[in-house]
Amino acid sequence: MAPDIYRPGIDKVGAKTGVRVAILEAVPAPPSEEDNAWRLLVTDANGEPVNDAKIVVIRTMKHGDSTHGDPRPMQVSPLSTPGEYQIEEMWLNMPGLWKITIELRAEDGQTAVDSVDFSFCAVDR
Ligand SMILES: [Cu+2]
Repeated sequence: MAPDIYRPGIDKVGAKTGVRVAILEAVPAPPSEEDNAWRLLVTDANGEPVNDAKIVVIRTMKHGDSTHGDPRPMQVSPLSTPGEYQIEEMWLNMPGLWKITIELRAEDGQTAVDSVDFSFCAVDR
């Protein structure tokens, strides 16, 4: 997957349900190693904001045949604006190419309903 070039509002559409996930704001911008905060907008296939989404963020970096993530916990919280969510403390423990998967889960919190992948080359801080 070719890296994405970050711009505010960059978005991806889930293959299963047509859910759209946009990064309205990334701090820092572009995404970098260490501590990142993102504000997301999640809308359904009709463009309506998705509230009460159960969002899980998966960070993956590949090195040849091996992959790693970053074990540090992050927070994902809904904001007062419909469909908006704030990700805090999304640590990336190395500069380089990261796949950031935003997964939407069912009520049980386990079953993936849909997901989108962003791919950013985290800059050296
Ligand atoms: Cu790495």
